[in-house]
Amino acid sequence: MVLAFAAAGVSVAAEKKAAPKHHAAPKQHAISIKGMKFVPETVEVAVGDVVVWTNEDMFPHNVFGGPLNSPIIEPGKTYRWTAEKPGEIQYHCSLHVVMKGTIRVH
Ligand SMILES: [Cu+2]
Repeated sequence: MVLAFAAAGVSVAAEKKAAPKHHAAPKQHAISIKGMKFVPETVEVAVGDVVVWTNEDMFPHNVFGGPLNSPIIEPGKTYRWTAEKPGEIQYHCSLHVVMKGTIRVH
């Protein structure tokens, strides 16, 4: 009985130790789309963080790849996306395939 309680205590402690990483307040990361580029090209985020792309060019773009599938982002408009699981996402603009970006979700 005592042993079982001790084991449960250890398990709770382990969960608490890992918790701060996942329960940190979500951050917002801004990516500018300008000059046919995603700036910055690579962004590191945590699960739960929000990424906001703003199209600063005079023509439309989008954000496409993996879980990213934005509508056309008109000049001056934004697209918001929330990171849901860890992994590396390679994305591009499907209108201009030379435009590439990476999001690393931790
Ligand atoms: Cu584009």
